[in-house]
Amino acid sequence: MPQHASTLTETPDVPSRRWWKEAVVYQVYPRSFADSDGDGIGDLPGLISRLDHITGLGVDVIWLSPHFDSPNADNGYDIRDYRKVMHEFGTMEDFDRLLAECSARGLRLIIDLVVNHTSDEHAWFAESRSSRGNPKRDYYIWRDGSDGVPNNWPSFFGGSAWTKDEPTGDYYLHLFAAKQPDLNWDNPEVRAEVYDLMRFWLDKGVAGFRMDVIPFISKDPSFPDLTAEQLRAPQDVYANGPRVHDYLQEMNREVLSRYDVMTVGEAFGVSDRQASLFVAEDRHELNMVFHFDVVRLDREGWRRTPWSLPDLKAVYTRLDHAVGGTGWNTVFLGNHDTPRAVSHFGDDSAPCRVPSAKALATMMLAQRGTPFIYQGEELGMTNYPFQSIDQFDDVEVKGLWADWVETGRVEGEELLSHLRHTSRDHARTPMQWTGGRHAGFTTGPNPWFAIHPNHSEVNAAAALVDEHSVYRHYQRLIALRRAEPALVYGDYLDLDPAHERLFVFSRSLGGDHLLVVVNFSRDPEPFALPAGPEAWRTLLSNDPGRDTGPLRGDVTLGPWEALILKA
Ligand code: ISL
Repeated sequence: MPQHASTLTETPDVPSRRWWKEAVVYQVYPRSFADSDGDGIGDLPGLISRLDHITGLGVDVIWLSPHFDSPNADNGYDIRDYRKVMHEFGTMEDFDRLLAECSARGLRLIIDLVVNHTSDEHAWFAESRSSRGNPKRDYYIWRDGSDGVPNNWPSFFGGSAWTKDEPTGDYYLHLFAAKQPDLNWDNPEVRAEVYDLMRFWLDKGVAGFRMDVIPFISKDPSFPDLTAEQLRAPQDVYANGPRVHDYLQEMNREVLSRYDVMTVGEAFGVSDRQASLFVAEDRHELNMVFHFDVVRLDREGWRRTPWSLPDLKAVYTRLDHAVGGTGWNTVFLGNHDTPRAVSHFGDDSAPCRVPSAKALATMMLAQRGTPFIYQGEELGMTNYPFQSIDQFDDVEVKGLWADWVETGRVEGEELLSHLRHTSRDHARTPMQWTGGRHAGFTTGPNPWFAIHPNHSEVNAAAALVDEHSVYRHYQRLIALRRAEPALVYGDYLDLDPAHERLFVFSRSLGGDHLLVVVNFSRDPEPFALPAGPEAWRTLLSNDPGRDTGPLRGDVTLGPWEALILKA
């Protein structure tokens, strides 16, 4: 029985209304959200105790990063039992209580579907690796080991994507860590197992899935070597296997079409032109995908490269054209795999942190597409001041260090100089609830990961009592999206793509015309309001000092000021 029947009506301006198009989503990385039992690790009861913080923003959906039983080789993205809650996070009763508490607050809960691979401690893999002839051998991807490594595919976490396994001497494929063997989706028994576990959680009442690297599930069975060019971005090859769309359309037929659900695929390696193949409504695959061209705008592999505002604006326009007509986009500036948004795209120095975090929020929540807010973004949490390699936790960092520094290819300090800006660990430091001990994340002596020293002033308690906090600005933006359908369904147009400091775009729906102007600079910036209306009304500014009277002619935006105006 679907948890939430969709009873929206269509209008001529909005031919295809869906609840997940109108939703705002908040991502929780449970390990780092809130610890209830003092073991230093976040858990489900801790999340339940903080639901009012999330609902206070006005969001509609929580995306819960993996909560399943796992040995945590990749912090839960290596699942050992799909029908069991990780013991550090609590019990299945805690999960059921979380669902009930979300529903009581009008919140939907989507969970993380990690089915490109399992943990090597999953019972399926234990059986598969035991011998060449067992019934589960073809649950995974094995190749004869007698001729050495099957091909030159790299793992994202360092080294080859193949590991030789002693019991049979064969190699198995793992696009990520060796403890994350890839499932063989060409095996119909594997697909049936996945559909069955999806039904298990949907029948409990979850409202859908975020699907981990789902474009990777189909592999070219000839396993050709990658060229030197392809090795620069192997994800572009891994995401283009021959049967990925067949499998997603089968998943939709067998499972998704039978529930009122929201699905979002993590489309690492999918180009903007390919995105619509996953999300066009008439293809019956997924509702949305996470696209990486924004969050990896300044990345070449592990290296950080310069980016410009015109580059960023061009991506948004390309993505809007790519799926605007047939499908639907997501909009996000951060998640558990990215640096903190305000450090990445804003300015986390003291005077600019709050205004720039609010400016980025304005830009994101006024774009066309479903917005995803990552835990801590609503507080303007910043990157962590990592100094040495032993402060990092991430399996990806350890793999890079082994691949590049221990082999002598680069100096440690060079890799660290990039990781201090790009590492996934920046997003995994615990939530900062208070300015007190361990930022109120845990009552225990040892939080699992370092607490940012700036929690003394960057924390939820302080935000709630400050009318001009980042949190309050997210609240106002989300309320405005509810009040202004043009911010959800309106046409999107970049009005000044070349401007180096201003991001100026319009959202138009029927007779409603909104103008969004964001100053991506710490200096004041003059701006000539478009002619046309008698005057522009200020719906929202991130500058407490802005006079909200009618605006016309030339205005000057303050440092990191962001305005939403209405004709
Ligand atoms: O750093 C990355 C790749 O070099 C990330 O982009 C990330 O690994 C990639 O987007 C896939 O991410 C997902 O799958 C991984 C897991 O580590 C990530 O946390 C998850 O979001 C393997 O499950």
